[in-house]
Amino acid sequence: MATSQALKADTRPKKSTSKGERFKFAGLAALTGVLAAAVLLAVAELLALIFARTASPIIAIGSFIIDIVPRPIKELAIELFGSADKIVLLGSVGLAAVIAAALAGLLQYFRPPLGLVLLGVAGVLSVLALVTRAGAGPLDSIPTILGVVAAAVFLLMSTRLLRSWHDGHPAGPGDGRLDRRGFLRVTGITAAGAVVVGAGSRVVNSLTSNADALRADVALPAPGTTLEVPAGAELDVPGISPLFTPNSDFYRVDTALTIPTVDPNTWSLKVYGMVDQEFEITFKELLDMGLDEFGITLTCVSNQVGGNLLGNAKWLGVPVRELLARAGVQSGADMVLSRSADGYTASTPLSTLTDQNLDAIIAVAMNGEPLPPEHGFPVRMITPGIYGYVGATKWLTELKVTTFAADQAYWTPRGYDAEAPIKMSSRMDVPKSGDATMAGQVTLAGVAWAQPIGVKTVELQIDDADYVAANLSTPINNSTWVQWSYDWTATAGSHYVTVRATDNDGNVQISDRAPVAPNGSSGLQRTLVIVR
Ligand SMILES: Nc1nc2c(c(=O)[nH]1)N[C@H]1C(S)=C(S)[C@@H](COP(=O)(O)O)O[C@H]1N2
Ligand SMILES: [Mo]
Repeated sequence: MATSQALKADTRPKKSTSKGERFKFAGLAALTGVLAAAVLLAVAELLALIFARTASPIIAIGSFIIDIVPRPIKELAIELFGSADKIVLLGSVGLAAVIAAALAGLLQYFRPPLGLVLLGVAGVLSVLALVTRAGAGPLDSIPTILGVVAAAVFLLMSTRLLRSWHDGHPAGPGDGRLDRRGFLRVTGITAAGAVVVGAGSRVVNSLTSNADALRADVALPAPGTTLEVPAGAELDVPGISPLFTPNSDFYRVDTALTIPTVDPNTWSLKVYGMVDQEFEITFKELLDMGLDEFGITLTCVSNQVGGNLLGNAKWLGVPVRELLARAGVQSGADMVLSRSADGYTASTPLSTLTDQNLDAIIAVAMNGEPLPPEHGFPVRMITPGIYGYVGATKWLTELKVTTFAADQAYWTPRGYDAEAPIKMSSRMDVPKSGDATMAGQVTLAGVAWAQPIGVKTVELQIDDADYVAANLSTPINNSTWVQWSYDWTATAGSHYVTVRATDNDGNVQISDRAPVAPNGSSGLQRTLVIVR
C-alpha cells in the first residue's frame, strides 16, 4: 500500500498544484499546529507535577478568563449551565486553543515564521496568567516556558518534514516517500506521547493533590453546644426541601476552576489590619478555642426567584467576633475583608460580625462532617443575613480589618454591591410545574427565608383568590429557612399558585421583579399547576 502510493507520488509533478493536494497539506499543516499545542500542554503538565503543582497552564488560563469574563456572560453561564458552567468554560477555552493552534500550524507552513510568533505570544499570555494567580511563585512559569520551547522545536521539525514531503524529493528518488513516512511517524508518536503524558500528568496531579486524604485525617472536637432543633421544625411532605440540605446536594458557587487544596496542618488564619494586636491562629488552636454548632441558611446572590442556589446546614465553628475581640478592632474600621487561599475576597460589614445577636462564624464542619473540599475545607466563613459572596469566603486564610473606602472585594468592581443583605423570599417545591397533579387533595409545600429577621407567615394566592395562610414549620432560628405546606382541594384545569412571605418585622416579600445584579433578585414565584 505504501509502495503503490509512493509510485503514484513518483508519477506526479514535483509541485502538486491540484486543489485537493493543497487542502491536504493545509490540513496537515493545521494538524502540526494542534500537535505543537498538545506538546506544549503535555510538557507543561508533566513539569508542573514535578516543580510547581499549581502551575498548570490549562487551569491558569481558565481561571484568568473566569476573572475577566464580563458579568452578563458569567450570569448567563450560571443560568444556562448551573454547576457545569466551569466545564463549559474549559470546553470553550479548549476549542479556542485548538483553533489558534491550527492557525499557528498554517502560518508556520505558509508564512514562516509567523507560526512561531503566534506560539510565542500564546506562551507569554499563559505565563502572565500563571504568575498573576494568587499565591503563584516564580517557579510557576518554568513548565510553560519549557513547554513552549518543546512545542517550537516540534513545529519547526514537523513543518520541515511536511514541506519536503510536499515539494517532492530534493535528495533523489525515494526520499519523498521517506519524508512522508518521517512526517507521519514523528506526528503519530508525538500525538500519542502528548496525550498519554499530558492527560496522565493532569490526572495524577488532581488525584494526589486531593484534599480528601487531608480531610479524612481531621478529628473534629465535640461541639460545646449543639444546635437545638425544635419539635415541628421539619414537615413531612414528599418532595419538600429537607430542613437540612445534605452536603452532597448543597449548591456550589465559586470562581475556583480547581478546588484549592489547603492542608490543615500548615493552615493558619491571619487577623490583621486596623487592629491593636495582629495574630495568626493555626487549625489546632482554632479547634482548641471550643466550637459550637450553628444553624444558618446560606443564600447566593445569583439565586433567581424560585431558584435553588441556597441551602441550610448545621455549621461547627467559632464566632468571628471572638477573633476580632482578641485582635482589638481600632475605631474607624467598618469592614472585614476576608481572603481565600485562591485570592478570592469578600467584604463583610464589621457591624454584622461584631453583632452580639448574630452569629457570624468561622466554620470547620458542615452537617457533622469536616467541610467538603468544594465547600471550603478546612475553614470558611458563614455570615447570617447577607449573601454568600459578601460573607461566606471558602478556603479562608485572612481577615483584614479595614474600611469600605480603602478596600474592595472580588465582586465589587464586577458589578455587585459591596454590601448585600439577603432579600426575603419564598419558594414552592411541590408540585413542580409540569408534575402530573390529580384533582382532589393536593399538598402544596416549599421553603421561605428572611435571614436574619425570620419568617412570620407564608401566604398563597391560588388564581385570583385572596391570599391564604400556609402552615409553617417551627423555625430553628431567624437565620434559617422555614418549611411551609398548604392542603389544597384541587379542581381540574390550569391554576397559578403565587407564594409570598412576611417577616417578623411585618415586611412583605417584594413583588417587584429585580435581576440578581447588583444586590439580589426579588419578585414572587408563580407556578403553573395543571390538575387532571
Ligand atoms: N474562596 C471563595 N469563596 C467563596 C466564593 C468564591 O468564589 N471563592 N463564592 C461565594 C459565593 S458567591 C457563595 S454563594 C458561597 C457559596 O458557598 P457554597 O459553594 O459552599 O454553597 O461561597 C462564597 N465563598
Ligand atoms: Mo453567590
